[in-house]
Amino acid sequence: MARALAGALLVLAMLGAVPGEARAPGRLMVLADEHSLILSRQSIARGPAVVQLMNRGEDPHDLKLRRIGGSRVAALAETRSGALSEAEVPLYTGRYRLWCSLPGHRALGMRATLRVRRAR
Ligand SMILES: [Cu+2]
Repeated sequence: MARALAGALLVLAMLGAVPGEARAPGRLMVLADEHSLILSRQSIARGPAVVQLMNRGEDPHDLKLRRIGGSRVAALAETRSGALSEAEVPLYTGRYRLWCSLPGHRALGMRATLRVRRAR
């Protein structure tokens, strides 16, 4: 599993590689429970980022990300209690809203804001 994941990330890194611009993707961990989202960081550099959703709660949770003013929604699948989901998400400069899309969860507090910086 870990090896397959590392292989997949390597392929993604190679596909996204630009000569002279080799760079590891940023990383963001999101801890979910009833009913909050806690981000491992409040800001991150623009570019591809590995986003992980760790469900520390008892109910399933998912994660959506959308840049304020944008229309594209990145999604991490519904994740069961105790499980970890991961996706590589392209992040553009600006502010992103993050939330859980299960019924009622956003209104109960499962929302957060992430700033994406221009600088590296
Ligand atoms: Cu939720």
